[in-house]
Amino acid sequence: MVDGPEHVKKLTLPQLQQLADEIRQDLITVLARNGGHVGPNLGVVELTLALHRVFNTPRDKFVWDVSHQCYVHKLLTGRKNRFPAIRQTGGLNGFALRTESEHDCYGAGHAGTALSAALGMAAARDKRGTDENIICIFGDAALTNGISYEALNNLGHTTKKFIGILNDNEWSIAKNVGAISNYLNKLITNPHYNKLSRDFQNFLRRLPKGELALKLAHKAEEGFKGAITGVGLRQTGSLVDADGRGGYGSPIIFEEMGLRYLGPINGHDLPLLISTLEFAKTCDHPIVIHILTQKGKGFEAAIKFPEKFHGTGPYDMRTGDLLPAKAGAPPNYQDVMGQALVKLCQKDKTLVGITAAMPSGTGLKHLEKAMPDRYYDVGIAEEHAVIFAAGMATMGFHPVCAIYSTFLQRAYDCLHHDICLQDLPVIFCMDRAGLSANDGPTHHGLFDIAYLRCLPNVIAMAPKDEDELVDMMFTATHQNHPTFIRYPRGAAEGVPIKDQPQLLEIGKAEVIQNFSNNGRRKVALFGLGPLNTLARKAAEQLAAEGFDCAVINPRFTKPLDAGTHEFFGKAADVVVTLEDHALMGGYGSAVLELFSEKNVTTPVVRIGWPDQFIEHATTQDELRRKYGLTVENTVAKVKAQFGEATAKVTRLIEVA
Ligand SMILES: Cc1ncc(C[n+]2csc(CCOP(=O)(O)OP(=O)(O)O)c2C)c(N)n1
Repeated sequence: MVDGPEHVKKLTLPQLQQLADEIRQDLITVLARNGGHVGPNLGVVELTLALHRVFNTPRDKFVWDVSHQCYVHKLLTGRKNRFPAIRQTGGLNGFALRTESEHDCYGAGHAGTALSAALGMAAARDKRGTDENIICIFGDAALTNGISYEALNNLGHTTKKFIGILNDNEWSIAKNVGAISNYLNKLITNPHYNKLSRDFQNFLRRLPKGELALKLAHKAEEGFKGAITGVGLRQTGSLVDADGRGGYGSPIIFEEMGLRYLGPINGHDLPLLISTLEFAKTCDHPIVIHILTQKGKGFEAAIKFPEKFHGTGPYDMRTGDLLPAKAGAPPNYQDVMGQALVKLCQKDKTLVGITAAMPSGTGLKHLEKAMPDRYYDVGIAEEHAVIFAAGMATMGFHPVCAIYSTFLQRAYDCLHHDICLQDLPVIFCMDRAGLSANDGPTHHGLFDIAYLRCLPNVIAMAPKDEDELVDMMFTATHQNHPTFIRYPRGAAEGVPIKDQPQLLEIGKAEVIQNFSNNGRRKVALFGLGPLNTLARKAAEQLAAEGFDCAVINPRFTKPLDAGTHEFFGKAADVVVTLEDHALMGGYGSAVLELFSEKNVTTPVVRIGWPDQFIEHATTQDELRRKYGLTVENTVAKVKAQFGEATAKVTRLIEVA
């Protein structure tokens, strides 16, 4: 068993190859149970082995873009025993985490950060005069992201020692898009296939048995050429097809950025990878090695369905079938959103859908399929997506940007400067607003109410169920201002969706249950979005314990329904706000601000997420239990408040 990276260095080549097979088996078996990033990790088994063969972490640094593909690295760096619980409560995180291991030098989860971070490390190394190697591993889709180019622009004049590995498998989560994807395709279909460069050949010659190594490398190269044309790692095509104008790609982009380009090479050829990395280690200028890999390699289902197996829930490891949803299970929010958008687009010609590389995750694939001419995938480029939407909105369109709450953080300045300041009617469907339990802190969407409610012109809503989500989308299409709808990951509530959505009054809450005025102590529960269910359950429990409860669905976090909040705030003995969001700056904070303005002095219990990054876990419910987003905790806190409130009232009476 390989326990740490030092063992990888002791294995013979056949043993390494056997280890690659075992790792693949491990990945397929564990992820069938836990879910996770199957395809990306199966694609980098040989690369990761070669990296650990040639370099020495933690001294040398591996910086993974997104880092969803670092499971193999985890397996090789002393975490094999904990691997069976990856993405589970108390188990390994599914991304690189600095607190998890000294071998994880940089944490990530959002795309496009690796080149900048690695360049920063290289600059720091140069400054302190040490000589560790910094290796940045980034996918072809990282090159759809603006930050990557900002780093490349600085690279050549910042350091002379930098190793970039472009892991090109043609896929983002869905098929990679845009000019850069075509460019990479041209590079590798160039018939003047980048022969091993002269200095690399000389390097190989100098190795023990160097001539043999050189021959093998040439052979591998030839074999690989056959592989890409024969097996179809790449679709080939005629030379004219290469760029549509009769030209071929050349690595000029990288060269002009000051990076020596090497490749493309077969990313599954261990000996070639090892020699290439050994060579890169000797280079006294920045280098990028372009490797071609196959997403899902070694698992038929993952090769056949790369998008599904990019990141998946549990599956049957024999067939690759996802475990069936329980009969009668409610639909997922993202599907409700995607299907509703298709219907809205059919009636309103100004509507278009925009995704930043997440057609399946956001449900926009429904629009892509039904109305491809109304659908834009702009790559992993949230800032561009938002400003692109702003541009369309100035021309009379009503763009719908479907972006996860956590990824929209990337585009905050664009929301401020391009959307809100210009008061443009762009609709934001913010998926994964709330927890993304197995993914953890990089993916939880717990901050959007806070980051939006301070911006003027914003209309921000949160539906309590899928029917209200459709009402909110419909309502948003009638607004001339930026609108934001936040809803959680996964299964909705299972309520029927009306045929004709309802136009909601902006800034108006829904009173679900009023006080009965039965003389009992009054509790007003304001349950936002999915936590309205929790509010209703807590109200039932409190009623059973002798309280008179009102339940309100706030619907809007901005504009807040001042009248309804003030009315219930003044009528109640205790107010409770419940939100699937950070308490700091969230909906409950907004209520407190309003109460302060309106002189409402009723005590407020706020239920939500504390001021810390929330870890990953097997289920959302486990985290909710741990952090007190439960009926029991709500009831207990209300009762505790009543103790205080009663005491206060008693004191007042005494004074009187
Ligand atoms: C800012 C941001 N937007 C979207 C995502 C969702 N996402 C995770 S991985 C991925 C595609 C990565 O593709 P690539 O870098 O080529 O790696 P591969 O999985 O193909 O190996 C996307 C879009 C993200 N992690 N971060």
